[in-house]
Amino acid sequence: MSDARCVCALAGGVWIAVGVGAAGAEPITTTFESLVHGEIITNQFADVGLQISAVNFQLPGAMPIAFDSQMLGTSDPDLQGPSWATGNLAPDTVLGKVIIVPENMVDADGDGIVDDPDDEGSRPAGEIVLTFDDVMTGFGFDVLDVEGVVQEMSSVEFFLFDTSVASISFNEFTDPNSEYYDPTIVFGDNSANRISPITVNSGGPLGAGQGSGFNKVVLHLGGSSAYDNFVIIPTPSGAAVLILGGLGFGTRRRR
Ligand SMILES: [Ca+2]
Ligand SMILES: [Ca+2]
Ligand SMILES: [Ca+2]
Ligand SMILES: [Ca+2]
Repeated sequence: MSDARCVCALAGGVWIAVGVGAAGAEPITTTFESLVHGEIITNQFADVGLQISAVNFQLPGAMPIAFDSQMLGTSDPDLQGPSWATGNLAPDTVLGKVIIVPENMVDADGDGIVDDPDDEGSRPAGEIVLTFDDVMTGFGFDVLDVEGVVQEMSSVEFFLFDTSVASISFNEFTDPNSEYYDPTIVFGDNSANRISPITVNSGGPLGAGQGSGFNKVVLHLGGSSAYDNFVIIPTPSGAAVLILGGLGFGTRRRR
């Protein structure tokens, strides 16, 4: 991906910031390009301190899998690009491999790859859960095929040591009265949108940028959708030490 704010190197399908700047605060972008269509995500991203798991409310034991948005003739044409129908990445952003909560984990040929990747379309569908080795301060992502009626039930929730510190409904991205409003975001069938990194300041006693952040993100999937290009912004190293030193934090009320 191109990101003017990030000087990055590609290693194992993961973009790693190599630019100069505040130590420990360079964004990490995960593109999923190292995966193949149907590949099950286990610990492929441990090298950047990221674990990804999934919940499918209809399919106990489901795990997140890769979906190749460049492939034709899949079981879900709504996830096929790059001629996206709408959204701020339409009409021609190549996203390549993205990740989904699958509606099946069938691997009949036993090669360890799900044979026919298709995202869960139930409403709600499930969750994608990201856990980080370190405390992070910002998170952005690309999202595909969220439709209007479904977006009302989708949200991104941030946790710091299992305490929920922020939850943002996807509705807020298209609500002019929300602080998260982005007029370029348009949801709909076969849509592709980039959600700019959201900075989470949990409002601790140390003030903005200190004693804040999260080490888990839960994407609550209201229905059919796929995700790509997770942008993770680490905590400046000094602040992380303070958090891990046990100084308190509080939940910020946004409204
Ligand atoms: Ca990708
Ligand atoms: Ca297989
Ligand atoms: Ca589907
Ligand atoms: Ca759709």
